Amino acid sequence: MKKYLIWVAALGVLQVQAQVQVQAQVQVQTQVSAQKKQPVAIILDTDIGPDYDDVGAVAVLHALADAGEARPLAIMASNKNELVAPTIDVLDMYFGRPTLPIGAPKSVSAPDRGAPQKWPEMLLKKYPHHIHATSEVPNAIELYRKILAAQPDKSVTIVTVGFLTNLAGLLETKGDAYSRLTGVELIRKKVKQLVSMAGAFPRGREFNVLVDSAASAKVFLHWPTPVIFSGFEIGRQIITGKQLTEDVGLQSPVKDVFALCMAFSDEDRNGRKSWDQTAVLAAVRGTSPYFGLVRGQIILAGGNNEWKDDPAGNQAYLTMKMSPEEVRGIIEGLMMHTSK
Ligand SMILES: [Ca+2]
Repeated sequence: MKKYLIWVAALGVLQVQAQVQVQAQVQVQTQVSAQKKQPVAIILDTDIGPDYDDVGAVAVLHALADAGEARPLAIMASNKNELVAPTIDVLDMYFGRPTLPIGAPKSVSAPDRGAPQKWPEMLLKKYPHHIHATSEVPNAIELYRKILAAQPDKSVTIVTVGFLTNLAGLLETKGDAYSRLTGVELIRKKVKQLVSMAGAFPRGREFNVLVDSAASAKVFLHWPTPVIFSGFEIGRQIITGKQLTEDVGLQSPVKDVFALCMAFSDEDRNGRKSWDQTAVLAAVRGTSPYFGLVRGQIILAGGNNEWKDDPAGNQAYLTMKMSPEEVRGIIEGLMMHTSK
């Protein structure tokens, strides 16, 4: 009996050892897959100017790039205001990426919007930059084609946090020196997904959709890859800037912009709504654990949008899953990243 008990006890030890080994193997496999995770190739398309959450979004992208999670391919302006490309250049230079390509719209009808608080003017006075006017940079549509043609298939995530002007133009392109594919074919071949801060869900009227509503309708009806929307109601719950501006030791153009603009408006006294940063976060890290998804199809009418639920839909809008305060902490931490 005693011998039997010893045998049973020994068997128990062996089982525990086996479990420990399995757990260790799982841990090693998890570490290996985490190490192997490739940075997400990103093109950010921004209207940077009329609102300053775009500055936060550019900072989040550079912070995630420095962490090895993102590989920025270009930053496009969807706003042809002459201070836009120099503003992007200030941020790219500050974060140590002075050669990151910048494109801008060239059409006569492209939006031209400045910043009421004149924060771009402040940045350009204070920080180094080598681009002095948006009209100096290449046509965004051609730059999209050049970059996409050179990337592996289904590898590029495009994030728009401004107007859909450039993407509507890209959809309409024909074959050129970079690729014989049409715009639609090139996007289908090279782009993994589009993440857009656009719309309000399940229905509403939102600035990025409204400003170039013809472009918005074209893109969201004809875009040939999955689309994720971060709607107006997501970013409005996540208020960033207080922690950033109250960090006495921190010096950065991002802090300077938020400090100037938060003092400019009573509404922003405790921070700005983080619409654009949410789109970059979801594009690089994925939606989980921050957000849930409702699948379906956006329906546009002028600057308004509605939504049709469809569990098999190729489009989805974000819902809050983590608390807004937790997401704020993550986004604001990334916005406080400084140049290396
Ligand atoms: Ca924006």
